[in-house]
Amino acid sequence: MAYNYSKYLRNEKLPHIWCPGCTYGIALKSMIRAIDGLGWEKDDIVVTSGIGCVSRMPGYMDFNTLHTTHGRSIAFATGVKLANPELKVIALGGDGDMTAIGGNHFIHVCRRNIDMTVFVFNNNIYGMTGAQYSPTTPRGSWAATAPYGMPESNFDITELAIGSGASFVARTTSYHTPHCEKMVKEALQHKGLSVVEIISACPTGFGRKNKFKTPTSMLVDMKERAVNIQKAAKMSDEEMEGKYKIGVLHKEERPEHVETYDSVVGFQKGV
Ligand SMILES: Cc1ncc(C[n+]2csc(CCOP(=O)(O)OP(=O)(O)O)c2C)c(N)n1
Ligand code: SF4
Repeated sequence: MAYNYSKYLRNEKLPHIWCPGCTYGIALKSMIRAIDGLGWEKDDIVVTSGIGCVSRMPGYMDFNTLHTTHGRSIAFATGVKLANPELKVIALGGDGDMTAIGGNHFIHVCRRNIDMTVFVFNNNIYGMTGAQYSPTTPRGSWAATAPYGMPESNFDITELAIGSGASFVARTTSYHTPHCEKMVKEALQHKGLSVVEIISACPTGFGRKNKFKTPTSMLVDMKERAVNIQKAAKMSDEEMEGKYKIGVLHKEERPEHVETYDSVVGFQKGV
């Protein structure tokens, strides 16, 4: 039987405005399946976004949602969580939103270890504004603002999150849908700051500039380059050249920000 996605969607907002071949819809389905699997009440969930193609997502998701300004998804999510720690808070955004204009919010939410989940949809480009390069555009790739090839090194979002103190960090792709659902589910259940990088395809922006002839070829690229962490552990650096790991890359227990904050404030008030 077909899965009932419409329970979690604002069906009156559909059809969506993403380009044909964009993988954001595929990732959205994995997220919905994960949330449904957890059995959470829709009213207990808050989803925030900044600006960008993926930031349209909360417009389609039938939860409490906030579509905010570019790069400010995490800032609004932090306010929501501090105001009502009972809520399950999800901040989402693109690689540009999260690691360029919102980069400061990203590293500091990791450092604080606030109990929320951040989904970074990494399509290696600014999709919405016409394929300008972002901090994750790989060196040598083409972008509207890199007509001779990207001259800079790119961030590894997962390494950035781990280095900044996130207590759960995972990577998945829009091609590996059951894996994506699993990573989303594990991240949502984690106490503390969880980050999931979801490798995504923007055929209109990155694909066209970088000679991916069809949207399907971008999915094939994900299939061929993604290596599960168990398999990657047995591979040499040469074998991993040009490939990336998917799975839970880091997990630890650390004091959570809202609880720490409450105990400090309570102490100062003498309660
Ligand atoms: C303050 C501000 N600066 C710039 C913009 C223009 N802008 C809108 S979306 C965007 C980048 C989107 O890229 P990304 O976050 O990677 O998301 P995608 O569109 O690829 O999903 C930019 C620069 C803006 N809306 N506000
Ligand atoms: S421009 Fe790219 S990211 Fe935006 S909807 Fe189109 S394919 Fe998706």
